[in-house]
Amino acid sequence: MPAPIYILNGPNLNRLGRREPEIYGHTTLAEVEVLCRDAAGDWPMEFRQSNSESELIGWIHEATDNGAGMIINPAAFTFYSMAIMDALKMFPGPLIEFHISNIHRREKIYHNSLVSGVATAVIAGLGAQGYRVAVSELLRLIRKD
Ligand code: CA2
Repeated sequence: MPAPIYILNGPNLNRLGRREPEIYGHTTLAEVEVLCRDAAGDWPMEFRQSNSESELIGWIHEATDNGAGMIINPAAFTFYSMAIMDALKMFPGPLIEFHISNIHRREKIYHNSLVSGVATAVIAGLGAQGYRVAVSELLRLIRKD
């Protein structure tokens, strides 16, 4: 059994599909999990969401010890959490920073990600369906296809 991939989602993403659909669409986080599992096939996956910085950091440490790769949508923590950035620096495998919206097309406060400098790749602006792209590209990086 290969090591799992971790898909971690930050604050407020549990409300996905219920607020600001013009920016984030109508897909719920439960539906995002289904499409991620569909894209991963048999590859084991830990799909999680938390509103707590501390819990996310604990999961990043867990992934650092056990994970083959990671996709993280750090939501608002993207822009100010040095603690999450420091934890991600220790992750040894491929790491994809993911955003549903194109953060660079939005207001200035969304432009300076602390995570991009420690990520392998960044995906932003493909909507919730972009998680599917992130999973298949993460697996390609892990398999070194
Ligand atoms: O586009 C993304 O995925 C974001 O990471 C979402 C964050 C925002 O702070 C980032 O800049 C871009 C906000 C997530 C807020 O969660 C919502 C959930 C449901 C509806 C609206 C927002």
